[in-house]
Amino acid sequence: MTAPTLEIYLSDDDLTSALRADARLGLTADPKWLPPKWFYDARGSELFEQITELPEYYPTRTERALLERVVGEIARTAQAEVLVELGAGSAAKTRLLLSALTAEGPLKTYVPQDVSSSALRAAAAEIATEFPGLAVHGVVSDFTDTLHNLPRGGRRMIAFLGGTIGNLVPAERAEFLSSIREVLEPGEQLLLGAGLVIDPAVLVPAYDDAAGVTAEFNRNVLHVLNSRLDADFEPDKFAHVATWETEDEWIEMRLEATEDMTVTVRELDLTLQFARGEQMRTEISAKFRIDGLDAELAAAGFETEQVWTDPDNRFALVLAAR
Ligand code: AVJ
Repeated sequence: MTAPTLEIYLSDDDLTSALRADARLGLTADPKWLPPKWFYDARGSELFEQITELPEYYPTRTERALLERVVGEIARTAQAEVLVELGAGSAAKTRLLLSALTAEGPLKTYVPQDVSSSALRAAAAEIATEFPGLAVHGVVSDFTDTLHNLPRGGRRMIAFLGGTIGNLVPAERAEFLSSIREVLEPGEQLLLGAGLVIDPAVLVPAYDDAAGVTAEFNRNVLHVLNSRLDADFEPDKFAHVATWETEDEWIEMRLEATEDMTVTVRELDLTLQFARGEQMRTEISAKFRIDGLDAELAAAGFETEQVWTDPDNRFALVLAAR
């Protein structure tokens, strides 16, 4: 077994300064907002794992079943030597890909990337044990701006699964897809997992579960601000809100102040007022139509090679090449 390595391109200091900048920008805006990547400290990553087990949260199990069905086909056509997984998290679905890519092709190296070092460290160690022939190089970074730190040499496939592409607004997606396209060599591929536009009666409960796990996940961003920026949010005084935005075709998660509050963020020398009923956006999770995905990929310079969907058309896997 080759011992897994962890390359930290985002040190704890970098993370904190990025959080400070994001928090200052979002908390002083009107309406207030925060980017979703800050959910994922150790507790947030753990809560997300719990979300994936909820009866209402269909994306993870739908994508996994789809991947199970088509992964052999993907592996045979891709012939990847290096699998780079963006936003790998606990890397649960990755095992399917890794098994197929090693059985059906020349895979030698796995590069999981995530902002959460705790989730990544654990995943990298487990994968290295399960796949003794594989070199595992975990990369702690922000997927939107560290693509150039990815290893070169060996035919690569970049996987961006789970529907996390939906956390980006259209302009960010365009920039992100273009920057992936830029680092790829001819013939290298992108495997993209994306949630599809479906009945809001199914979509909304996936982001507002009966057990309240998503609510706790949503409020976790306030715990992160409290511990990393010495803020004094009272998370229990914020209610979880999830809505389907028909025009934008995305789910929006917000936190609603249940009373008038003054909050200080000491590390930012910031004092904030929340009025009762005020809502702060914490995440968008866009859903897609195949045509739209195709168009976005084409605009970024990709050629869509193949699209697979589950029988209920809830989720798509797209293989695109430079
Ligand atoms: C991990 C970003 C794909 O948007 O569905 C789950 C995160 N947010 N429940 C998603 C999430 C609320 C999830 N992604």
